[in-house]
Amino acid sequence: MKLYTGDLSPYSAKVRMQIYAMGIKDNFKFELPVSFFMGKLSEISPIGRIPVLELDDGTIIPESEVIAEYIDDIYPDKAMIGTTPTERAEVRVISRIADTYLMNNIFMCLRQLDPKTRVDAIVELLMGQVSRGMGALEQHIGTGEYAVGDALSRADCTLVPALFLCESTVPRLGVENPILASEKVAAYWARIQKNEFAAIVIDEMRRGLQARLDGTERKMVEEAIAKAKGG
Ligand SMILES: N[C@@H](CCC(=O)N[C@@H](CS)C(=O)NCC(=O)O)C(=O)O
Repeated sequence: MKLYTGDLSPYSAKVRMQIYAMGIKDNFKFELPVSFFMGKLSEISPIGRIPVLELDDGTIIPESEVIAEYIDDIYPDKAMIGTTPTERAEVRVISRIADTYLMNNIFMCLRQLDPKTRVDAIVELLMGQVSRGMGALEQHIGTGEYAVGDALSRADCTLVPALFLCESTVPRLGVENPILASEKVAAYWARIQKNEFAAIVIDEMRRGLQARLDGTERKMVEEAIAKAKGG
């Protein structure tokens, strides 16, 4: 199987963390086609966003949550969704909070990073939603080593990239990192970064952020596009 994925993409990082934690990395080839940078990923997957899973028969599965469910379905003995119906519901709720209320809103706000072109009303609207989502997470998150119960689950796989994204970008929007005001979330974030699989994706996301900030990513993309155009 092929996973179209990028270092910095939090939605991709969520699926990669699941793959690492399930010990099934050898069954996947990770790549990022140049069409993504040319705005043409929709030629491969109509939604045009990563991650995308391409099965060996060519079937295309978009959307991180759907890919995560699919991977659990094909490796049921390693599934990371919890054991009881209640635990599974808790994992899904936390993954949904991280995805829908945190990642989506922060992601939409990334275009406001430049103070010169920033529209304060957009930042206020989206960061208000993030703060509300963080408040909900504070109520739902567990106080043990993991987000739910006593094992690493897909709740952790979604939360780790979401909290990394939050910590590394929200202060750059002129807004205080909302993790700091959420006691249980802050304690969880400090703990989970020591988990070996969380540490791998955090390193990958840091590498991606560094490449974005120091211009390495842009250079690599320009070269890949020139090569694709035969230049
Ligand atoms: N709901 C999607 C969101 C995926 C998403 O927005 N991915 C970003 C990268 S992190 C992307 O591909 N953006 C390209 C674009 O917006 O054109 C999921 O869960 O997979």
